[in-house]
Amino acid sequence: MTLLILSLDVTESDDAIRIASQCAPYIDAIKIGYPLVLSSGLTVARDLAATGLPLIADFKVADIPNTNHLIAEQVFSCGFSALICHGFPGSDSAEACIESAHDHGGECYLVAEMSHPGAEEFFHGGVAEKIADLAVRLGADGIIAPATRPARVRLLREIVGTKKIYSPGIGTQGGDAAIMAGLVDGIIVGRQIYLSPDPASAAAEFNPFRL
Ligand code: O7M
Repeated sequence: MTLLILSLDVTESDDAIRIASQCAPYIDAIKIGYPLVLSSGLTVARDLAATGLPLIADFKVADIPNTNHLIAEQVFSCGFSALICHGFPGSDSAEACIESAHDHGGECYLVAEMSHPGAEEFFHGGVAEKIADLAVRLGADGIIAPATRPARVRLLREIVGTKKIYSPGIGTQGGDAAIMAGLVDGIIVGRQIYLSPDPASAAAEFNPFRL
């Protein structure tokens, strides 16, 4: 099963709630991050919870273990079901997020490799592979890997095995849902849905890929 995760990067809570409720029948989870939370507050999660969908907090947390723990506790006390953090700060930092997530019955994903062109500057050369391996060793629930580079995702799949891979970069960034659906556990789609004049129809177009 490949989930469709709506990346709700709008900056008005009214827009967020309207788009989320229109798309709810066609999506499997909602991911929010800095754009919406900095404009509307973390408690927007409570409003979005009315959709009944799992909420993923995309803060790409990348601090010392204590700060990571404090951030994760805030996230899970607001009703999120998953948190995304970076792996490059090291195993102790990532572990703080993973532990907090699991203490709350939630999930934690490590960003193994990013989808934009500049990601090649630091994530290539073995870094992404090391982070994927860290995710396995620490018992993270999965990794984030780029839909813009399916060959890299195949390679990272060999490292993480059956752990989940969620993949952003579909549509606007050039990634192809048809290619990625068979490779990953979830595709993350933002602008192609939320900027559409009809977000529900745009979300429904991904239905064939929700295998
Ligand atoms: O579909 P888009 O391009 O409008 O949005 C993609 C979303 O995925 C947006 O919220 C990005 O911040 C996020 N994202 C990436 O695009 N690339 C990455 O490498 C990682 C993420 C992400 O979700 O990380 C958890």
